[in-house]
Amino acid sequence: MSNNIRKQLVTYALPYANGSLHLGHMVGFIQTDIWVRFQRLLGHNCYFVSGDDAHGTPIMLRAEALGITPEELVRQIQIEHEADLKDFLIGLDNFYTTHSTENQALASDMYQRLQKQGDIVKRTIKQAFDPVKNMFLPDRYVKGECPKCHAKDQYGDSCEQCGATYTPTDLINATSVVSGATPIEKESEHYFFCLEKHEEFLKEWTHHNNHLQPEITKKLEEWFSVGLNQWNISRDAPYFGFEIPETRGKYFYVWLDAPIGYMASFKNLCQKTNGLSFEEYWAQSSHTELYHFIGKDIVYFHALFWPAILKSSEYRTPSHVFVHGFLTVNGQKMSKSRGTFIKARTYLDHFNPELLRYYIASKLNSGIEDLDFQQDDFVARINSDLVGKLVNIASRTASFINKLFAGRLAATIADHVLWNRFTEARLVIEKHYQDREFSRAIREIMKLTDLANQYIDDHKPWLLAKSSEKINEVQMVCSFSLDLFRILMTYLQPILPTLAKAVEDFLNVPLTWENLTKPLLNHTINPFKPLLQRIDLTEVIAMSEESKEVIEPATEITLKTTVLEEDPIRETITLEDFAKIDLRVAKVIQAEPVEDAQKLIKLVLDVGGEIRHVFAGIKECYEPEQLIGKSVVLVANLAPRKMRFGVSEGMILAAGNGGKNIWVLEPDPNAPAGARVK
Ligand code: 2FM
Ligand code: ZN
Repeated sequence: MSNNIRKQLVTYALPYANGSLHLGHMVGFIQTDIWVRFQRLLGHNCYFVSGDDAHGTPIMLRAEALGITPEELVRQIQIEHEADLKDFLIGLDNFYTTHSTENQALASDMYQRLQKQGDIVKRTIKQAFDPVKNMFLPDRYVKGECPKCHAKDQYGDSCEQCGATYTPTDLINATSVVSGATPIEKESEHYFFCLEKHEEFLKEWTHHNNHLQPEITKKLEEWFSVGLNQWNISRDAPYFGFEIPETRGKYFYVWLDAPIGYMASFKNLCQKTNGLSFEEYWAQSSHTELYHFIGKDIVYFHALFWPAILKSSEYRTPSHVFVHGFLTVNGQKMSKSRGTFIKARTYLDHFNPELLRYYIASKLNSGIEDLDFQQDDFVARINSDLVGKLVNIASRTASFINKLFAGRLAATIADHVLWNRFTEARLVIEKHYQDREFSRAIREIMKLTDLANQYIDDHKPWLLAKSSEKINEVQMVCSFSLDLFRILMTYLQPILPTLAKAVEDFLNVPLTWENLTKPLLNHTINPFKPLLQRIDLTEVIAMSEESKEVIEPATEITLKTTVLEEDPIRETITLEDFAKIDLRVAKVIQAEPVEDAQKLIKLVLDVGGEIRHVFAGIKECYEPEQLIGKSVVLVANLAPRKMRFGVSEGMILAAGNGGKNIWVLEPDPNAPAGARVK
């Protein structure tokens, strides 16, 4: 326990208020929450705030599409987000919104401070304008042909085919994605923040005191070498945001008031909390610590604009900005069509939030690499680490204490060496948590878990319990194992807070960092109740299937996307890569529905000398009888997959993105069963 109680304020990036939270958001919130819970466990005074990022064109248009006001939309979404975060056990002190009086007052005041410093300049610029909707168009709301490579259907800022960057007016045959009209160019006066005036300060700030991770500092060097530009912080009406003081019809750009939303959320918390002072945390002279956790796509805003704005408006600057990577699912970018774009709520409908918390933690480190949610690996990791090893320590030993000793633990430590090993691990585990090296913390804790299980295997209380003269030994061994379990659960408490609470109730003792060095002796515990169940891959598959169904095209609102935008072509492979896949013509000899599965049909296939059984997820599109006699293409060398209903020995090829959009590929019916497809 540190003698030095630190005052800390931690934030996680404010999610946009125009859609549901998904597992990508949860990675960041979980990382931040684990770190915050760890600080609190050490006894520090750690506040954690976030909120919704409520402003901007997409939110305005989404509300319009839904036929509600933007205020109503952001109100509804805030309720939804808050519930998701609470159910994922994110221990926020406040989840607020940027559309608040506190934020408006702070943003206006800070803007005026910037003005006083001479950091705001006015300039007239030309922008794309939709003459039908009567609105200026953000770059992403104009599409057309790339002026360089002539690829069709490119956004107004850059070409996804050739990488060229340009302005929307450079596009050939440009159209507004809002109305379909041809945009015109129109002039308007805008307000710019002079970022370049702060270059020296930023160069110093980004290179010192570990404000940033080394790889981020390096990235910033690239940006410095290109040069810093003035930043347009205004938008014309119609816009959902705050009107800029002393202007008419000019609004703060969403990214100006978004980070100020961190301050506003904290200010709102101060109003609700006795003795909590906004100035103490935000004044230039503050001695408190300020940490922003963010994803790697928004570094520019947090490592350049934000410190410069804070500095110029005479507030304190962040102690650290901690950047994390993105979540991929099964090695690929999350995709709605593949069912890997999993909403937080969909996950919660299927699994306990702590399983994801543990899984994510087991993969997180202090770097910015992406981390992969791998379905099989998730199941294996939970079943092996948490069920098979961790809670198994208690389930193997608690009943002896409960039944034979009325819940009373022994009076002495059974194995001092092992006990010391467990408590001494505290220092290294503490360091890993502090450094956001959660995967290392978990590896260390799992090593100890293995030692505890080994101890039980070596002493075999179930055998000792058979002879009455060894009864004291049973008490010693089981009490000691439960004490090791207590230590492990204390270490895991930031990751598994609900499980830790259940263990506190069972062991009848608070799991605190101070208690780590005090053995649990001569103490009465409560009856043991099962703590966690094994999970099954079929449940993960069901979650993924459900995610395919809940895709609402409305999340993309008026932005029409092409098939390839929704599901881009993957990275190039070599002929050798392709040759590894053995595709064969197969004839369907039998097809029947799988009773308990909403989507599966069981196929029996003739592959020209071999019979294969394959479960295909096509029940929503085909009647089994329709398939009998058809030719299909089989991925013949795919590793067999064990499913709840049996083993699937390959996969048949189909087009479409799942659900009701599946079209089984049929080769020419003359091709014989077994013929190679290439
Ligand atoms: O990228 C995003 O999702 C933004 N809404 C994050 C804002 S973070 C902060 F600046 F508010
Ligand atoms: Zn191009």
